[in-house]
Amino acid sequence: MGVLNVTPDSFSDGGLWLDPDRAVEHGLALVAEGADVVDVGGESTRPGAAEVPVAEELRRVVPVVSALAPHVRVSVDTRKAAVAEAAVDAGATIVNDVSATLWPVAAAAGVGWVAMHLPADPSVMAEHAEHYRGDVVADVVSHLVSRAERARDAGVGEIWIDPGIGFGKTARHNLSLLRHLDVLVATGWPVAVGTSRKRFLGPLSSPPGEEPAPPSDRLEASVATAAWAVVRGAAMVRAHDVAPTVWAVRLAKRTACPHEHAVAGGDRR
Ligand code: HH2
Repeated sequence: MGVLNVTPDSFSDGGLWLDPDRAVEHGLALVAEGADVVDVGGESTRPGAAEVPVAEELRRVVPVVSALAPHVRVSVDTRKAAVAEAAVDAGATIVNDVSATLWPVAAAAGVGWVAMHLPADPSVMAEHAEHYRGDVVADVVSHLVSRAERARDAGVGEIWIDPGIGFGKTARHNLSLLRHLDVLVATGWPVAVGTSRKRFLGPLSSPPGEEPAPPSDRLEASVATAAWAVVRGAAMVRAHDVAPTVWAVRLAKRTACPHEHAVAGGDRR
């Protein structure tokens, strides 16, 4: 899943793709780099982000979704039912829902739904980072499974669960969720993971004792964690830097399942 933020304030690429023509061009570039899905978002969910009015989010998202939908599967990254509905009308076939509340929209429209774990509204979620009942993995899994079951019972046919890396979680929580991704995978719901350029990768991307690396210097850590997630069983990773991520994921899968991939690739050495 390639990230296309049509926002002025996203944490790593805010303002770059606000112009619809440039956004569409970038979306097509992500497809050329190997993205199977392009995730169009018109509202930043970074910690402390302000809510965008519906009319403004529609204005940012809908033209870009309709231009990309004939070329690639499009998801809409939103927490608002009205935006999800309009994006689906414009051609999106997945609602990527960081609030994990929009399954009725996905059910009514007959589209896929990504349920992400978000402990609180992004404007205050940093304050919630310490409030897990001891075991972040168990808390996240039980929350996501109960949402997924409600969505399935409401008639949603394609459901993904996503641990919400970086959303109201400390670096230790994020690493613990990545380490124990197999617990999410064992639920049987397909797992999506987004680590790309996130803040917890900053200190891991710079030498000990130095300032944490900014989002622009978190490429290697983003790619490494995406490859790790896929080896641990994730079925989808969300990435800004699609080309290196696709490359690393393919290599990691080939290493994890050499048989399957050697035969498929015709390489018998
Ligand atoms: N992360 C972000 C946004 N949407 N959706 C899913 N399913 N999983 C994620 O981890 C996820 C997501 C945050 O990243 P980004 O879109 O780059 O930043 P911003 O929210 O500032 O636009």
